Amino acid sequence: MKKNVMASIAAIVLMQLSVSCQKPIPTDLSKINLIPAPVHLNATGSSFQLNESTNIYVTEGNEALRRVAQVLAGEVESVTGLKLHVSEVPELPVKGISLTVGSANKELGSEGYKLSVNERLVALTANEVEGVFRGVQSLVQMLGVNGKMQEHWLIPSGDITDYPQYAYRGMMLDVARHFFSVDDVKRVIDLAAIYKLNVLHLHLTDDQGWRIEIKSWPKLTTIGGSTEVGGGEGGFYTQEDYKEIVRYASQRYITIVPEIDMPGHTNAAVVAYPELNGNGMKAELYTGTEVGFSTLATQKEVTYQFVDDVIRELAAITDGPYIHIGGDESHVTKEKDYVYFINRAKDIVKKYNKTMIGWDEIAHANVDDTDIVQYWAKDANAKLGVKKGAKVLMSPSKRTYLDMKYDSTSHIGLDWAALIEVEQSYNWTLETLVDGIGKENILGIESPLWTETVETMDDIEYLVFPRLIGHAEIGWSPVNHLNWENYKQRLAEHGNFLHNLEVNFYQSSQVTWEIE
Ligand code: TNX
Repeated sequence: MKKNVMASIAAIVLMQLSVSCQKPIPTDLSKINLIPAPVHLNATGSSFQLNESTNIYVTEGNEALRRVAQVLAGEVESVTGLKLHVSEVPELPVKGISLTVGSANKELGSEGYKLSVNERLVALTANEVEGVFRGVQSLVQMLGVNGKMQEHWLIPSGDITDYPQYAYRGMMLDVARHFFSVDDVKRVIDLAAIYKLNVLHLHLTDDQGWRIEIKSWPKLTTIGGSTEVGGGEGGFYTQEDYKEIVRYASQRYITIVPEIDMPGHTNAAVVAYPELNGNGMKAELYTGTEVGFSTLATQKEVTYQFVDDVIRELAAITDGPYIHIGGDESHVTKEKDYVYFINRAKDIVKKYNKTMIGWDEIAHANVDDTDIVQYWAKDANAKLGVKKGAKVLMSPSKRTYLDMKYDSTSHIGLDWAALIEVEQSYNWTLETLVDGIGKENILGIESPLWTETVETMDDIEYLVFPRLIGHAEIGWSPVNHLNWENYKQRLAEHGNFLHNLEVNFYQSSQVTWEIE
């Protein structure tokens, strides 16, 4: 008995000795395969080792910062199994992990961060909590991506200074062609956040379904939300559901951009309210995949009462600055009626203090430097928008359309724009794509996932990953860091990370995946 106690004490002392005398293990920060590639990186050859007694420290009294620390603790636990404690402290610690804001470093902007790692301290600083959140994603990737580190949970020592090239880095999810649950949307948000995306655009309405509750026009959802492509039961978000999505996204520093597609792509709305129908035919619920056959009645005043009510209700539950009004493929709206409609829709968006985004066709209306033109199809439209002063959001269909097949063997997806293998999706730059549209004209990049052929979360993940990861890098990293040969090696190591997150990603043969 006595001997046992002594033995236990000896064991405890030995354990403590081994913790406190632990030799730093050399690692190389420059070999860490971060995506997006950081702006500046300087490796110092040693490492910080995480263990169960590592604390995460945040400055006292900053609720948002404490929440980000909790996010980090949660991610660390899911990657390593270690439960780190979060403590609020009045002053910066000298050991452990510290998260702080207010470094007032102009270069970093609102999303940039500085990460300094030595053997005792991991210090993450930024101007805003948002920047700390982006930096946390780099830390999580350091732990999760490199297979070898997983035995020791090492964070390689050195310094990273990092900030985005473009302010808007987004993905679009079409919940109209097929409806997706709030939980599915949350998973998309979680996965997008890992790669420092900051926008999720929800395509909430189309010919096949109206997916957002509008209290003043209730049949939009009870009738217009009742089906989807293929004839399934469809569905819609109540305003409470939508607010929950907005809240969840904002805690991950992702802005929700809601889209009401008008005046075309409105079959579901005009089935619910035939007085809004402008195509002169009786509308019925539609479960096919044709486009361009529907239009609102652009010459009737009731249409503008409708648009006003919808935008008013939507603006009130949207915390971000943007409302997307669609505007694409209005093939059965006369050109002059189209322009008249977009101009009035724009005034309504402004009335509710939001910035209008529309697909590139809206450049034909009175857009100006307060509007955003989303380039998807026509160079001429994007150029016209720029000429009128608008900023361009880049979603070139041949590069960023996540609903395109990878190759002819892809089991889902379309191919009207292109077959988009991983290299095709990555190997280009925003500022050289359209002649005459340079960095100063570009707000950022967005990758749309249209869901005509997409029915499940597995389908979403298959088409989105890994292509979205490359788009995230194109939007964040300096152009001289974009290199396909280098990227595909970094991406290879993300195979394991994605695998551990149970992401059903496309294992392109262009990449030598490292999956254990
Ligand atoms: C074109 S892109 C559309 C969508 C379709 C998509 C399918 C755009 C603005 N309109 O309505 O879903 O093609 O790839």
